[in-house]
Amino acid sequence: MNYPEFPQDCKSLLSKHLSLEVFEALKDKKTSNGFSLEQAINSGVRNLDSGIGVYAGDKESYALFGALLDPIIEEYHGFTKQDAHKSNLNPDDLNAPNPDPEGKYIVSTRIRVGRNMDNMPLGPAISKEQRDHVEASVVAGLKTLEGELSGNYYPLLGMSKEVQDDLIKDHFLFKEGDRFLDAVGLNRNWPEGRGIYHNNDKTFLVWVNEEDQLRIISMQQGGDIKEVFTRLVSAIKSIETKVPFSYSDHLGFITSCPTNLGTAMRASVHIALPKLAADMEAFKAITDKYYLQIRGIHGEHSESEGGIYDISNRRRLGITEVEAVQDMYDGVVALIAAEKAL
Ligand code: ADP
Ligand code: CIR
Repeated sequence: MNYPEFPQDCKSLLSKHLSLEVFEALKDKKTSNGFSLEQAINSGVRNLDSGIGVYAGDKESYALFGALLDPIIEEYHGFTKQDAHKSNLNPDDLNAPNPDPEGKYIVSTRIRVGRNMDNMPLGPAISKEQRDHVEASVVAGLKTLEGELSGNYYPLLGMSKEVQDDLIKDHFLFKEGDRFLDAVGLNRNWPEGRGIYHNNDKTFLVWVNEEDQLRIISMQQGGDIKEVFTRLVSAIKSIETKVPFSYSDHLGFITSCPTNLGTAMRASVHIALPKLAADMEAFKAITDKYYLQIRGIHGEHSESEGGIYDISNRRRLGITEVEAVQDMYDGVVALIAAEKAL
């Protein structure tokens, strides 16, 4: 492979941090699962509109390709090699009374974490047999959940297009054919080994073998962020007694995308901010101040509809889960105040 040339207007962290020197030092290295630099950067090479552009094939990728990944991790999370990751899953430490009890702004709240199985390659480097084994192990664990968390597993294989499309439209299921994931091999053998588990009310859901092997999700209508967090914590604690997760003392939970390391948590609201959105500069000044990311209504790389945005924490590593949700909460309070003032 030759050194990829990125156009001047390419903004990905890959294009910024893949110097010729770093490329030459890493280009012939492969992890014990056979994952190469070429595979790690293919998504960003093919998709020049990537924000990041790199993925890991396994835990080892983070060490082996550190010359590229460390500066990307530092820029995204503000986390250096000297920093330590920390965890706090105690809902009592979260200060988050519903910021919108009348339901004027917040449509819904969702908090998810990514998890992968210990001693397994991540999705980009996994074999079909290993992926099927992950699915079977995760589903066996999920079947033991009780109370509010009890539900059913729906494999993608055999699901009708209509049911699949409705689940995607209603924000419950991952989309199909994502080009960023496709370029790193995350869509191989689709739809085999993939599926969704959910309870009857669809307030607790688990995605199996999408970008990460598990995406554990708690969501509901309205702005009761603490209730959503509390349900998520109870699910994480139950599942981790059944499925061993890949974890590193330095990087926290190991995920395919370096933006998800650490807590692997994204806490978001769908929120109507039509007036503020008319002045994107003022909108972004608030989201930057509170370390927030703005997404569209159908997730990453989608657009807003009707002035409704997906607002979530951007940092996930080097802060606790409580702090990640608090970032989102504090920012949402400020956004609602700004919208009201207009
Ligand atoms: P992820 O959060 O898992 O990284 P996406 O950004 O693709 O991935 O979002 C996944 C799905 O979750 C999308 O359908 C998105 O619309 C939905 N979603 C995200 N936040 C919320 C929310 N607060 N309320 C309802 N749906 C949400
Ligand atoms: C990209 O680089 O745009 C995609 N590979 C997705 C990156 C993850 N997004 C994020 O900001 N958390």
